[in-house]
Amino acid sequence: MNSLLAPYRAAVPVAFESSWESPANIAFVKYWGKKGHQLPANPSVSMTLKECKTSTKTKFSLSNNLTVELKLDGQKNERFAQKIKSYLEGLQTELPWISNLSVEIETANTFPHGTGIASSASGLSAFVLTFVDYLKHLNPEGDHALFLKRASYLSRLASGSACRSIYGGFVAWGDSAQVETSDLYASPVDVHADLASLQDTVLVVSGKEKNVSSRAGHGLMGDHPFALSRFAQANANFSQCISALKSGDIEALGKILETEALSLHAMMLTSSTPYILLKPNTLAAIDAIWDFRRETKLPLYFTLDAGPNLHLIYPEEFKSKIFTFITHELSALSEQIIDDKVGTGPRKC
Ligand code: 2P0
Repeated sequence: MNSLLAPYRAAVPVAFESSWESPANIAFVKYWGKKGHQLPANPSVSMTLKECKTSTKTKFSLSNNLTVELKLDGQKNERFAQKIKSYLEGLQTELPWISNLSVEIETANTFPHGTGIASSASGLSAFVLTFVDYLKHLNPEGDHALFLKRASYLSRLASGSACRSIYGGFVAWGDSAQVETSDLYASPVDVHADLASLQDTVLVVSGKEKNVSSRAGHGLMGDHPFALSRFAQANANFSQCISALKSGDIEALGKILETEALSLHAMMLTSSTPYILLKPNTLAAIDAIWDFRRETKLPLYFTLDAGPNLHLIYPEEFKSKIFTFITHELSALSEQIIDDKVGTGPRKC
């Protein structure tokens, strides 16, 4: 029995309703490859976003067997309902009373669909926060720090990257010798004041749904010929990224951001079933960013999620010049531009 769930094993379920909103996050050092059950093959660190988030209202009521209904933006969504149902079934060994719940979820994203922002991190962490709120209602033991740790632990089981969305600012997940972190849940990382309002302008090169899921991508790391080198590189980048975040060294941070983005996609290109998520306009934008940096010496860097869209990372003090470059020179390469920045984390509504 996991000690984070032990206080709830013998809980007696009652009816309850909870609403939370939770943000997306962008990984600076990427989680790509798993070990065991939803444990990361290497540590990762991310920045929590401010504007890109999911709001979720969950109604828990009593039933003879577990049922889940889910509406996304007012429309019934069977696929997501099934995903949450399987997730809750997975928790039943530790929390057997889950089999007596009827769960009704209403959820909505602030960012438009198909914009390539990872909605599993915001969506699943928002649902899990409503569930952990329910646990707290059943047994109000523990303080807020424990509430968040429990939420991060349970979010990881739903989707790895979701465990980092539980905290604002910069967040690490995965065992490492350098900072106090765990494979089981994420923890916030203190950073230099210069990075406290880092910008993320998302260049939506293509909003089309990708045809290879991240879950499948993680699976392909199992027999990947470069897996061990990749995990060693990620460990080294994690350690350097934490140092750069703490010292406020944007140049060192930028180098890691771009290396990590390209390494992630190199893993996809060289897996046993190769696939390519980058688009011609992704590469054209990368070229333009490198030219801009060479010419202006301004600290504009890119990173990528598991998709073709670029996250453009830069300090707020250079926003006016950099945002002008993005809107003038890069908007022709993109379907949409989303202006975001570091955020403060989830919020109960
Ligand atoms: C990350 N990504 O660190 C990496 C970088 C995408 C690229 O974690 O199978 O949706 O649900 O644990 O978290 C996307 O994978 O995978 C991801 P599951 P998840 O953000």
